[in-house]
Amino acid sequence: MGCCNSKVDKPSKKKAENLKSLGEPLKVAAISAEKPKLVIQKGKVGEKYKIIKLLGTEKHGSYFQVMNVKTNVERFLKEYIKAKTSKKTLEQVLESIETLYGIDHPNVVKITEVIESDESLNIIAELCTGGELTAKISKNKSFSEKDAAKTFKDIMLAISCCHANGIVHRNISTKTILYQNQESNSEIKLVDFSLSKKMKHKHALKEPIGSVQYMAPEVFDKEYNEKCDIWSAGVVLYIMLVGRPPFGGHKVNDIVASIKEGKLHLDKSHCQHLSGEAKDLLKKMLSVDPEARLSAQQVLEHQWIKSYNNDTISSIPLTEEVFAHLIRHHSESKLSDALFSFVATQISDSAEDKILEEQFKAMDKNGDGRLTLEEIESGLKLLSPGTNVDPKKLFSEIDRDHSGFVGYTEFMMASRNWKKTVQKEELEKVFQSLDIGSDGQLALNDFKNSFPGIDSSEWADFFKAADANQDGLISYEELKEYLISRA
Ligand SMILES: [Ca+2]
Ligand SMILES: [Ca+2]
Ligand SMILES: [Ca+2]
Repeated sequence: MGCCNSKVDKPSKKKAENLKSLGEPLKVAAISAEKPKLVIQKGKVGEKYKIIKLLGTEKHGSYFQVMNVKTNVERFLKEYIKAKTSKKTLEQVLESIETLYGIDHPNVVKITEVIESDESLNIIAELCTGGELTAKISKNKSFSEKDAAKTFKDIMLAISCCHANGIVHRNISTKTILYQNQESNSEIKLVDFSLSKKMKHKHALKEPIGSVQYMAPEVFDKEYNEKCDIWSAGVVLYIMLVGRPPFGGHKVNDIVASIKEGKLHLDKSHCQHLSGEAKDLLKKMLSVDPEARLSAQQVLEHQWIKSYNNDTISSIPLTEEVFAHLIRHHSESKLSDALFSFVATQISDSAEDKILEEQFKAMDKNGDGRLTLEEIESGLKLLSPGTNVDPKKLFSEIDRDHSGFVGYTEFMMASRNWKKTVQKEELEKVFQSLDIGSDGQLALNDFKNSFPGIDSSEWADFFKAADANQDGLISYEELKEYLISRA
């Protein structure tokens, strides 16, 4: 597969009209700073991704570590073979993907593409290589309270963001929390939304599902709400701190009885090392009465979490620089947003991302995964006290989809150091992945294929600005110049 041919400088015979003859190319997901919509691309996944490693096999199909053949970006791929999957299951899978699309948080795994062929449905997501929380616990036996509190806060931030969006995960366990990479300070990601559900009203959920050991008592009674996730997270916290589950038993029935009874035995010897604050939080998360159980935001405000996570905005490095970008950035059009979003999916700087992510979390005072005008305003006051930037104007520019909140992606898009990003060598890969037929020039249809839904007047403006030699095609140098001038 021709992934790395460097035809970038060769003259091109391509004309915008002749593209149709190249057949139906795979579409790149149209990612923009606006609220993402689920775009199912039609095509063969093997034309776009090659398999690096088989990670596992289930009854519906396998899951793999894969690599984009044009950009070399590695991803996670889960396949559902249609011959092995019922129509109902496929519908549920699509529903859960739709649900996950609505969540935009650094600790929630991101689906990047969905590709469907006659034979299979393929979900492509960001790749986590650090393994499950389960593996980390069995390796270390248990966590110190200090280490647990950092990881657990991120778990709760992910859950809090789901709940703020009306989404119940329903399968929180040490198996659905993954480390992004092998580094000791790796981020965690909440994954596997296959059982997740959008809540329409209180006590709306009826199906008794999940992993038994983590299931809340009311789930067995088939009437419950988002508080079931708090219970499961309480079980996760208990396992992290104690090294074994709180409610055990030899048979499933024994475990269920033990959960319904809800006795924690925090005075027993295996819990002796726990601080009073840790015990208090466990009790309040594992309260049999869901009404008395803490909410995700209340957990985040609990003294145990706070005492080990005392980061304030000012304790995070480089924040002023981030704010400077935030203030300077002004995207002029939907097309420009889409182009820069696409660049962001292909060129990432993990060190920069981490700083921006910490900045976002520090500004997100109530931990619901989105920034209000007040949260942006107080961050601005703290870091740029003398600034004459109007926070309302700044806010409305960053809030691209006019939702009244600045989401994580919106924040990242606005605060990234674009000048640095677009001058990186990887920009060539961005160009190649847009270049259908790999002839070294981008015609209007190359762009339209990757960025659907842009008005023709915007395309005309773009070509006027970017096509320096006016030959109707955009070369690599022209694209680069255009992006630099607008970064
Ligand atoms: Ca917030
Ligand atoms: Ca928004
Ligand atoms: Ca040109």
